[in-house]
Amino acid sequence: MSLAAKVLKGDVQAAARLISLIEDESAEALKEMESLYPYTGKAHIVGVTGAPGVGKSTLMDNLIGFFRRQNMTVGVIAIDPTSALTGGALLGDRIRMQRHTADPKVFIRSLATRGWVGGLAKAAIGAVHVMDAMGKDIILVETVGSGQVEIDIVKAADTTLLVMAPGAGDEIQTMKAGILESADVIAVNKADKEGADRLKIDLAAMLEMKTQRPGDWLTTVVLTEAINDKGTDEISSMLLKHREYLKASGELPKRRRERAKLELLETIEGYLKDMIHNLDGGAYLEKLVDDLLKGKKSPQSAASDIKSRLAGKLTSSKEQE
Ligand SMILES: Nc1nc2c(ncn2[C@@H]2O[C@H](COP(=O)(O)OP(=O)(O)O)[C@@H](O)[C@H]2O)c(=O)[nH]1
Ligand SMILES: [Mg+2]
Repeated sequence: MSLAAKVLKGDVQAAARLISLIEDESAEALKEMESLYPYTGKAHIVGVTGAPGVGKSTLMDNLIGFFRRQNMTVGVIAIDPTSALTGGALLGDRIRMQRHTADPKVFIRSLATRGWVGGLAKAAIGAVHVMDAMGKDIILVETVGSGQVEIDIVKAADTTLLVMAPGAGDEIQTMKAGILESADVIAVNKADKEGADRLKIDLAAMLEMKTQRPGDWLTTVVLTEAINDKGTDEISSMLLKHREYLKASGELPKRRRERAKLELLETIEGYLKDMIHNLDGGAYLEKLVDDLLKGKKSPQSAASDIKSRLAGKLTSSKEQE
């Protein structure tokens, strides 16, 4: 039986193996994914984002508990683009979600950087497709609040849950990244700590300034105390409510269309980059970089040179690489 066929039957080991192949960008993974795609698109994908240490993993452990009580099957992907530098973060995630590791209806997978950070979001989205095809009802994707990977995951999610905690200047970071704009639900975690109420009020005030059209989803702020499993029902119900909103408003197909387009464009971008790297066995790119360093060319004119080379390549049937 193929790996894909096993995944469709819900085989956890096959799914884990396939995700590893995706991480390695193996050709076999592409082939297997081809037969999985028709079975995707059913799961509800929730991106869980926020600065390190705000309590995302602890909160997710509670969310898993809630959804399991609703008899939903759950997939969890924890990604950490910084783990190569800091180490240990993923281990912490695993420990905090340990309650559910023995539950066969919960599939938890961590992804760490293997060099190129850009590959991480791609691998995570691949892992989402695998869990979706496996038949998971809800997929939670945890990412730390840092730059591009986070933004890519937010784009890939149906619902974005932003987790914040009092202190540490989270507010400023969030505004910078524009993540607040894309948050559908906000958890102000560590409600046991000083400043949580204040943060909730400040966030509500900021959200009020957002331009709303009639019928738009109103981002809600919920206080949680993840270490004591407090606020879990409110936050989980809000996530399910958002899912209902997406369906009822027709927003879901729109988001999914955007997502499909983005994935397609990023895949093409990958192909083009590969082609550029392979021009004259890599020498062409290096030559242009030399020209840039020597001030002989601007990035624009170097890029224009590459464009002409590629255009020639794409139209010429004789030339092969
Ligand atoms: N005081 C307090 N600490 C919490 C709460 N939730 C999580 N923590 C602690 O915050 C730390 C970071 O939690 P973690 O879930 O790993 O955060 P993540 O990095 O966002 O995934 C851990 O020591 C948790 O026990 C909370 O509601 N109150
Ligand atoms: Mg974590």
